[in-house]
Amino acid sequence: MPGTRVVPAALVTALRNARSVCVLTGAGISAESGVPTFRDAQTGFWQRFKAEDLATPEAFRRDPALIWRWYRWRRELVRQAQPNAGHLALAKLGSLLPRLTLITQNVDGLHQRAGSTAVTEFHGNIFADRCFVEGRIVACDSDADVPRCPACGSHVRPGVVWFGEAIPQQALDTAFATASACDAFLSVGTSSLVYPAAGLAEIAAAAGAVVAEINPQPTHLAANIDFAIAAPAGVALPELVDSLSR
Ligand code: BV8
Repeated sequence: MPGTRVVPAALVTALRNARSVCVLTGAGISAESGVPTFRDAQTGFWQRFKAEDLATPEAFRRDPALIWRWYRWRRELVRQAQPNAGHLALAKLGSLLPRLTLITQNVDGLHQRAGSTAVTEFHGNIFADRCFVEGRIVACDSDADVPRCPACGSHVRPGVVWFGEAIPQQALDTAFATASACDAFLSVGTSSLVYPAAGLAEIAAAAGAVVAEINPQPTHLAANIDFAIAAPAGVALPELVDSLSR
């Protein structure tokens, strides 16, 4: 019903009183920007593939040209996308709350384009190019079928974290430190299936934080946390900002 608020007043109070807030976002917050979530069925040529099967070093070794086609397709989707009300609200929340740490599993850079600063990219960034052998960020001809490292000639890969690969140490340290020390933890738009990101809410809850989830499809977390808000991020987050601004 129009006008019904989805964010409980008790959560607004908890956030208003929190000295530090940790927010974890997943693909769901970019869904309203038209970027398919990780578990949405893929479209067109990519319909026959599952994202989880393509986002691996083994898939890249097997067919680097195919993986590059996939990532170029996704890069173009993201370039066409705009940050949505959820991203913008989170950027505003960062200026309303004393200490907000934003950790994202998303590789699309939409939080930064919405104005969020100090975003921790837990799974890297789709627009970065990295040497497959040396691991460092390189400047290369991203339009080549399979770009080559200018220094060593090896294949270049997108600068994201694939399944079976370690999370960048700094991102891991920041995430674990803030999740275990925050007074409130918001999990937004994630199926909470991919670890170690999915473990952050559990760490926060175990450390005594108030934990809330914003997801139209409540996840396995919902039964064990303080607030499960079954609403889109683009509705709940602007409402939260509105309540905190009053
Ligand atoms: C690692 C980058 C170890 C690539 C991605 C236990 C502990 C540690 C590891 C594991 C473990 N168990 C299993 C593992 C292995 C694995 C894993 O978790 N597998 C899963 C499938 C079981 N984890 C790993 O491999 C990780 N690495 O652990 O390494 C290690 C240590 C040392 C040395 C070597 C190795 C690395 C995982 C990273 C994989 N890379 N992305 C790319 O993007 O191309 S993960 C990928 O999934 C995306 O980043 C995505 O963000 C992420 C999680 O998915 P979600 O974001 O949640 O998206 P999803 O589609 O699932 O859900 C969207 C949700 O949004 C839905 O719930 C939907 O209802 C909701 N929604 C929809 N619309 C809205 C909405 N919500 C709000 N508003 C809306 N409008």
